[in-house]
Amino acid sequence: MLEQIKKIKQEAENELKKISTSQELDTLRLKYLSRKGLISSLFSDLKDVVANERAIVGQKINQLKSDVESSYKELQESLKSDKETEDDVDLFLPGRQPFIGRLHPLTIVLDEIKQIFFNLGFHVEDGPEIETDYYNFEALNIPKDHPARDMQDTLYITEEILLRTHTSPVQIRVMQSQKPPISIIAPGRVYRRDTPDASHSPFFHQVEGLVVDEGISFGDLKGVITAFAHKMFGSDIKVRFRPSFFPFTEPSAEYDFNCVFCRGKGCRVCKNTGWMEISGAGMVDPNVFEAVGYDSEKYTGYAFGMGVDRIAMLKYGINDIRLFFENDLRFLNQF
Ligand code: 2U9
Repeated sequence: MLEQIKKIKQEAENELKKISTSQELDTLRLKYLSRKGLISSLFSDLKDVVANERAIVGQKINQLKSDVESSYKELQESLKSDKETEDDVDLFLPGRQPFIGRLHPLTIVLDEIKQIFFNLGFHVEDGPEIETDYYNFEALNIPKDHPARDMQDTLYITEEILLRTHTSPVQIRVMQSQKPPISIIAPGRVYRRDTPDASHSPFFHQVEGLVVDEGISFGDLKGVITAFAHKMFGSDIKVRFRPSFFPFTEPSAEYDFNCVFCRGKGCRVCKNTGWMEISGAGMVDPNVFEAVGYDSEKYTGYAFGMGVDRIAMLKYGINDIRLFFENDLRFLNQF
């Protein structure tokens, strides 16, 4: 009998070491600890043991029972926490959507502007945001004492170095490096000494365009700006040009689109005019061609400006430019 007890003890210990699930533990309980289990049968066989050994054998069986029960309880506790976790896990819940980033609204609009002009035969050029006074002003027919400089309150780093106030310097650099025909857009960030408010920011984003070739006319300019308006805001949108002045273009114009909200009927947003001011444009001034060594008798060209932030505000009905730069996810997550 003592040998049998020792054998059952050894088997139980080996099996307990391999238990990894509550189901396996329950099977072990039934095998050793239940009423019909092995340990219970040992107690039943105790009557067959000689009287003077019955006490020691009974003690051994009780010890075996208490050892197996305490190992069972320890395992039950550890598996129980797993089981609770197991029970807590609802395998039929939908998966958690991984948080993925999204494009900034200005990026979305700039990509659309680039695509529209790419389809009109333009390609994109880039240039430095920190520019020289020469490329930002002088080469654009804005000499040192020209009042136009006051129009664009500039952030100077030194007497000659500044943060560019427009992307026009890119066009100058392109014309210095290649001969006509040219058909480019220059998107990028520009800087102004402006106090931030709902419609001003010390930095914003522009797309300027430049076309230079023989025989380019103001009609070509009107055609391209109108095509852009239709692609960006819809083919019912009308475009108008009003005489204006820029030192780098002659003649100059400012261009307006129909109000994108009332489509030209007049509303509170457009102050019942039916029109939205967009930006400026014009035929490149011959002095600018001379500055880059182009023959202004042979070549003509047009240029235009466009504020990306303004286009985005019109497109999405945003009334505060600062929303683009405050990184508020409640705003950015809507795009
Ligand atoms: C070259 C020659 C001419 C670019 C032009 C404008 C008119 C214009 C505005 C855009 C948004 C100023 O910051 S803004 O308000 N720009 O209205 N820009 S014509 O003319 C050029 C550019 C480069 C070589």
